Amino acid sequence: MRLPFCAVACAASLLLSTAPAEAKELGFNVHQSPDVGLDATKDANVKWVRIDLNWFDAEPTTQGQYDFTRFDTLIDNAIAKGLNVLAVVAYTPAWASEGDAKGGGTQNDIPKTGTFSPFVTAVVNRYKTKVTHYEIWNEPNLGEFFEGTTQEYLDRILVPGADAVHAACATCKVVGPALATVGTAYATWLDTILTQAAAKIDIVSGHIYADFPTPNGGAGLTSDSYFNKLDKHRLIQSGNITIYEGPLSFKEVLDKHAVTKPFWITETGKTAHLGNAAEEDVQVTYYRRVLEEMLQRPWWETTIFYEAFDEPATPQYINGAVVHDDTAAKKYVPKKVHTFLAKVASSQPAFGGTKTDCDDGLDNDLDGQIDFPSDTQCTSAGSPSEGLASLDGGLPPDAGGPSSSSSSSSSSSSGSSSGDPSAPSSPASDASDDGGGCATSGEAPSSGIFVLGSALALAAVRRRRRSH
Ligand SMILES: [Ca+2]
Ligand SMILES: [Ca+2]
Ligand SMILES: [Ca+2]
Repeated sequence: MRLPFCAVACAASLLLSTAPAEAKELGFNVHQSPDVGLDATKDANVKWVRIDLNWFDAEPTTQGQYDFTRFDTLIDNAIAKGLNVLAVVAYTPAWASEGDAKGGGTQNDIPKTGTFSPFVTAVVNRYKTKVTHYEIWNEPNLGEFFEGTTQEYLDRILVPGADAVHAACATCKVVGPALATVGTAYATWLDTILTQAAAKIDIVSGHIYADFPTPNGGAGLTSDSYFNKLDKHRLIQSGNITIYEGPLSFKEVLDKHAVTKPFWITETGKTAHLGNAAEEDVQVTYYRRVLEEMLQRPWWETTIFYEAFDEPATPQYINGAVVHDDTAAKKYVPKKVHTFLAKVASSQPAFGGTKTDCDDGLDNDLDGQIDFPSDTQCTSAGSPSEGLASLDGGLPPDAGGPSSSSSSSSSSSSGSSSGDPSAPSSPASDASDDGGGCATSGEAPSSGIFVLGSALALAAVRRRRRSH
């Protein structure tokens, strides 16, 4: 939506659009793939891979006896391709478990006091010349990935893990807490974590799979939207009566604590079956919206999409940007989104590209028109700007855009506000809150990596959740 005559909003937009282009970075979750995941990432012209440096794989049976074989290969291959690695250190081996109190195997168990820190020290000492960023666990606010409380995450995992990273490598970055925006507890998790341990975290991370608002409603009115989880929580009022108020967004909690550290989305994405044109188009649009909104927010520094590739043998894994296929020239078949991301990342200057706003595949000013000649403010493909973005992104005023006001809808959210991440998701909810979570050691059969029996339960969790 263009606002040709305005004052405050345009002035604010002008400040955004005239600020120096800020380096933002992109990447993919690749789990433990030493080949197709890395190739798909490099070919998309993005720089980061988020890997599962599973504790139960690296220190499987006995404290102090490490097996880094698969990680040596994975990390060396990533570095050889010029990729940066974000290593997720997570998931308890049986020997370190306090007990499997709530099921799901030992990986989600609370580790015994003093067990996690030496593991992190060993990891960082081994890889600090190659890996500078370590994410401390994955989605600890979901029972599938951590059985404990926020306090137990802080005491047993985050604080000792962060201290171990910094002690072994003063310049390395602690990323976390990688909260899932499922249910409503993530805001209180982040609030407690920042109250006690903001100083331990260098980069705040989170995961969002919610949908973007559309002109016809939906997310932001009947469920929490991407924006509601990112930077403006959902508030539904009728007159002066509050009918629904969702949990605070990530940015609102950061602001409450005056935390100005960089913010990374380390999982976001959309499912699509290869060859289903409609689904692939939806996936492209989702990536495009993420990228466009990221460009509007200086504090949102990096996005690591979920995920690089699907395995054809597990058709419920459909978040990938490509599908692994050993008969293809590149050993994968790209979905539309892979081609799209490669275009954007090689074009948009803020992502390191060499073209212009008028030739980057994005609707930079959020007016519904993309690039030359569709956006008539572009006089050629080489024009530097599509014009100024309005702060509400052209969304309906109550849909949860960055500057929108509270909603007057009487609808309430479905599924996502149950607070119980294990509860079956309503099909109508699109399960968009969070399709992710990454934890298996058997994610990359292409590499010949064997599936540990101990990983099967967690893999099943992922399959179930991702098949919503
Ligand atoms: Ca357990
Ligand atoms: Ca553009
Ligand atoms: Ca435009």
